[in-house]
Amino acid sequence: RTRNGGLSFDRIYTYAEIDAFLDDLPRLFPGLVTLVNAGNSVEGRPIKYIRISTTNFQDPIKPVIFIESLLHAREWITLPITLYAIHKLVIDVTEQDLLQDIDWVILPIVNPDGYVFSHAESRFWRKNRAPGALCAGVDLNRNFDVNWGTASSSIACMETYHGPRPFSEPETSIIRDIMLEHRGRLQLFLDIHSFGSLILYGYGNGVLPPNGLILHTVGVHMATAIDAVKASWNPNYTVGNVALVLYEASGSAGDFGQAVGVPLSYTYELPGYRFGIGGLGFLVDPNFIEQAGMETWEGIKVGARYIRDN
Ligand code: ING
Ligand code: ZN
Repeated sequence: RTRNGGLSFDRIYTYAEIDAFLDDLPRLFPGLVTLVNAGNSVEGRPIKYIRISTTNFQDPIKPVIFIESLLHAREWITLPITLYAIHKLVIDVTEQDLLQDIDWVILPIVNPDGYVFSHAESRFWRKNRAPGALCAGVDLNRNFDVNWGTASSSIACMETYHGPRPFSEPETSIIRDIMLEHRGRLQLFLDIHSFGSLILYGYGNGVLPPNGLILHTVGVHMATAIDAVKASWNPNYTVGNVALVLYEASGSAGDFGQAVGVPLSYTYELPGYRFGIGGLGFLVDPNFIEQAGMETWEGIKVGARYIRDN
């Protein structure tokens, strides 16, 4: 890391490195960045996020954007997306308007236990590390209280196990609380996943939200901006309702955002990059980390300017 807090985008950082990076930011950028320790994961690791605001989050008419990554442990390429956004908002600022007009909440590691486990033990681990009699782990993207349990698994050993009850997990409760804290001002929520080159919106049962046409239109604008600068060997993005373009899924973070009134709530599925065949799409080629950050930032900017201007 550089003296100004900057990260390089040529490798994947560990939980400990990100924790230290987040701790440093308020010291390096006082009056712009504040760090919040939102609580602990199942195994007791702090889940930290930053707020970026030129007005200390005090301006009631400024829209808020909330971006999170690594809700699923194995989706390592998602981490550089939130780091790149932080980089472009506090270290290498080229979009001054987005800093002035918007308050940002950025949470790089939703699932620290799973992430650490995917480094130390099992590269393709998806869930958190909630202990279980037979199998560990709840799928955090099935644990939110929206149509909970209707399109997910009740079997603890399954990858889409929804947990014993809605919000049984501290990791999902933390995300819920952030959304509710900023209710009304929170205009754009982005839950960054991989892989598939998709921009998805709710609901996971195939029922479109009342603003479905706007969700689709803004999604297409975001996809077009990404496609314009994307790596040539990757496919174009597809935009659509999660159940229609992918599969039915209940209890997701994106659906919860939609249900509590965030007008634009999306799940990005980043490209699989060079290894996008089967499960290998979760592996990361270090040469594409910066490209992933750069191209996804183009999509984020489109969403940000839309909510700023409308
Ligand atoms: N895909 C998402 C998953 O949780 C998804 C797809 C998106 C489901 C939005 C529900 C809502 O299964 C990955 N790769 O995690
Ligand atoms: Zn995922």
